[in-house]
Amino acid sequence: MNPNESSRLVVVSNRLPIVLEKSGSGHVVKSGTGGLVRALTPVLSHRGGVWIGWLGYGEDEVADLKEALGEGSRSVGYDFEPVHLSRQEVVGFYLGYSNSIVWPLFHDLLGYCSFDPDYWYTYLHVNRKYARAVHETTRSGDYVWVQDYQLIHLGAYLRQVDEKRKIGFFLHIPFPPLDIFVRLPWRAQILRALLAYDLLGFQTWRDRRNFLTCLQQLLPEVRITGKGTVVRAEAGDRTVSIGTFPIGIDYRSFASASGGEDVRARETELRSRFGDCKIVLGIDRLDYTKGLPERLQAYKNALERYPDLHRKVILLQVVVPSREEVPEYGSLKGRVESLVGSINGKFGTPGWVPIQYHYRSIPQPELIALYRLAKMAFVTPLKDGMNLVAKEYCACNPGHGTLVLSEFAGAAAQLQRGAMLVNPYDIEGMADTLHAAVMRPDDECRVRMRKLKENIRKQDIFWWVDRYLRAAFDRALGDFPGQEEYLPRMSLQGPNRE
Ligand code: GDG
Repeated sequence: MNPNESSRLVVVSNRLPIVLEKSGSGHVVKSGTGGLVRALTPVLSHRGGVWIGWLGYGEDEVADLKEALGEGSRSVGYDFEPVHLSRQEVVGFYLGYSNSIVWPLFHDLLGYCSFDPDYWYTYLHVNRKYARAVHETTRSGDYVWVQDYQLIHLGAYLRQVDEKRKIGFFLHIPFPPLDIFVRLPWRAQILRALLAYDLLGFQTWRDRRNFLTCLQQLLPEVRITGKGTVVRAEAGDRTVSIGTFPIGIDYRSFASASGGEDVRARETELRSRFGDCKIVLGIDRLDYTKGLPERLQAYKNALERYPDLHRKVILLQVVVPSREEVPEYGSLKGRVESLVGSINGKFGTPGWVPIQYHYRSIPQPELIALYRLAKMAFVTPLKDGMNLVAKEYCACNPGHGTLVLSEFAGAAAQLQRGAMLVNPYDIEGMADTLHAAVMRPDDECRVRMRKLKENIRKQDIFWWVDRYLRAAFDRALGDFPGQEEYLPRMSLQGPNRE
């Protein structure tokens, strides 16, 4: 892709995509299994590359770390370069600035923000540390691709020591509208830091438009030119390209795993356990952005108003533990569990538990069996950069299912023609949609699911990497359907209401 084949790809993310497993008296490093790793691995190993990030462990916790990393690198064909963080750095940078300021603010949830200035200074210090690691382990001809909101300042620091570097950035979470973004005490610093990159990538047109509006209002000296997938911002003597690149999944691998014998056997086992009940599936990290209490309220509302759902439907909700050290996550867990308890207590009968709740991570084959089994996926974040669960469900489901998706997930712009969209704040609207989705005949579902699958297959994770790197090296990009949809088309009337 790059005319200069000797340049390597350097990916930098908050965490390294690896798992350390105990082996005898030492450790082995296993590469992570997410879509991003799978998509980047061929590019990294083909061109030679490095992945730089925090290990998630203290330096002294793993004695044979160097050896294990070297071994791991040899097996995947590219290098892992760890950044070590002290406990104090983790608290200020990760739990503080990243997860108690940027994460809630960028999801429009101001009430969860704690704008502690110490968090900001630790964030800057840690970004300098990552920039130093990049500078020390890479060459100036390498392409550096920084991932996500924790590392916005990395590019600016790297440019201070090497002005000519080619550096790109991709934001996995939403970019907020102007009136939310301006609450950030360090708003101008963040915008200027973003302008240090050569290419900025956003998930959707909505996020890019929000960013451009903030730029025009807060830094009016910046000139924006062009239109289409990539526009340019001219800031002094620098030109920054700004594009929309909706992230996808490894469609083929999900679809083929879904046809595998082990998965189908597990599906049959689960089917016999649930009998004739239709499964409504929720899969989420424990996070206040995912709209869990609102979803449970909607399910309760549906059971109250639609008695024909009783003993015919089960909500299977998997909540994956996450950020347990941030206090808001603990109270959210309490709220979710109390709602589950009260709904089961109110509606349950001998032989029917309306909600099956699991607070743990489940193995991938089990997850795929659930995607196959479910008559409906209930994906209702209050706001989400993309939401990969929505795409994975469609890739794996044989066709009898319906995707019920929040209008405020990035995926909604892309999947609006096959999914049933809901406003996650509208409890009755979600309840009505749930009822309609569960009752929808399988044949009708198949037609819509085929469209969804086609869309997700075409814009998969490899498409995403390819488009981003093409834009990074100024190669021509074709347009893609729906690229300029700000928000999906919304219905202004809920069914059954005045
Ligand atoms: C951020 C943005 C954006 C979940 N539970 C289990 C499990 N998972 C896997 C899913 C999926 C992933 O985790 C979750 O991805 P999401 O996209 O839904 O959400 P975030 O973690 O918030 O990701 C998001 C994404 O970045 C990519 O740009 O889409 O908007 O917030 O892949 O399958 N996997 C297994 N067991 C579980 O219990 N094996």
